[in-house]
Amino acid sequence: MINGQLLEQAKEVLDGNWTGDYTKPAPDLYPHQWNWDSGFIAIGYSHYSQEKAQQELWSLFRGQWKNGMVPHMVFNPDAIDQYFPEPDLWQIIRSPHAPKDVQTSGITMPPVHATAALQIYMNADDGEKALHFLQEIFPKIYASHRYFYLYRDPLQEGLVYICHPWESGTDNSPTWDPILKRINVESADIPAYRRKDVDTVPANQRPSDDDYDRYIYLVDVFRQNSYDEITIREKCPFLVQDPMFNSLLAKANEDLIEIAGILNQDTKEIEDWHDQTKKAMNNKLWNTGSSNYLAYDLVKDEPIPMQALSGFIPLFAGIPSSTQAQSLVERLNSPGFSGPPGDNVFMFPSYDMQAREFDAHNYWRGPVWVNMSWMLYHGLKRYGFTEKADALREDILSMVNRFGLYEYFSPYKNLSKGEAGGKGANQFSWTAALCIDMLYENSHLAVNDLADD
Ligand code: 9WN
Repeated sequence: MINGQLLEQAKEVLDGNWTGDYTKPAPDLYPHQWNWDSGFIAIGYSHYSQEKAQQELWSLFRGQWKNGMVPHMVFNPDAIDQYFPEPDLWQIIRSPHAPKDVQTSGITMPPVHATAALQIYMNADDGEKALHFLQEIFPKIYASHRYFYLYRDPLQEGLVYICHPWESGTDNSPTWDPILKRINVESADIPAYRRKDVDTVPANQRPSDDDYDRYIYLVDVFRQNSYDEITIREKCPFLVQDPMFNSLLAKANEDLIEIAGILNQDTKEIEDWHDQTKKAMNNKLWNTGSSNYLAYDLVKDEPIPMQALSGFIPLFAGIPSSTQAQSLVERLNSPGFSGPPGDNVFMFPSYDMQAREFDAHNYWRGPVWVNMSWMLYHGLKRYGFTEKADALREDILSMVNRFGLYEYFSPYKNLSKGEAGGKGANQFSWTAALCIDMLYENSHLAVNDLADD
């Protein structure tokens, strides 16, 4: 009964986190709406509640800025005192582009909304309604892609940069350590603040205070410069071309082209972006030595040699050649991402287990995240690694079934006595939504599996 029960539990988590307008990523820790969470969540809903799936994206796009940027957070005015940072820190009113009637953050996140919108359309029973939804949302998503190519690609090479670790979605990945270490933050330089995340989650599973000081320092740079993109580019010490962010943009371009085709719209500009990004990923971010894609530090003008799982996400977007894909999979199968020989580790830890920086319990420094595994599942299938993909799916579903619908998980299958496998927040929405997607996607399997594991 495992899969049937899991499906029901996952739907309950989404129901519990649904506010009527959008879905909280988790009940206590994350009361507002987050950008890429919404995309994953909408994909989950698309299988059984088109209405919620569509509403999820509408709620997010209410916060879209006039320059096209979709903010990384849209605040719920009724929950302001429950999360730090509050809108007061962002002060988005300083930007002429910010919306006047919706409170948002002032940065963005990996763009998964074309991918979500296409899934919503594909999974709809009522084709006419879904077509109407696509027609309405298409220009908004298009504008958000244009924002990236206009403002975040200064070298016009098809690679966009992020200017804050929160934009990556992988906030305290060791990839950002070398850059954050270069930022010398005296406490007097940054606004006073109090973290609330560590009230609900143990501090050793969350970013450090030093990280938070730097997160706040960067927000201060943005607001002091009125969110002006050109000034930020000159002054910001954190400008990174991240392989996962650019892969998700490439995947979203691919899906936006398909949406444009459905709507009989011109695809030329999106196709040009798409070609350029794919080529630039392979020319600039591919690293033969480590058999994966590396982030690139635009301030120092050099690759960042850190070994995060983000460097494998290009598989999801069809970016690697088949030879590169083979090398990526070999690296994924190696001890750094699969542990010592034997079936000891869930697929896949978010950071190289053999690296000094690896930490099995801490957030983006080692734990397994269901969204990363879901992207790799699709990436592996895309390149014909079907057996590996199916094994990954089973691995992740059994992990969630064993530990619960947590935010992230210890990669180790054999835990020390008394240790919990689930980490961070419980009842985490994208874990639920993407399990739902994996259960429905193989529905010929899932329906039989529903009754029998
Ligand atoms: C800051 C909501 C978000 C995710 C991110 C994850 C975490 C926020 C935080 O939670 O970030 O944006 O407070 O730590 O890193 O990927 O979107 O689930």
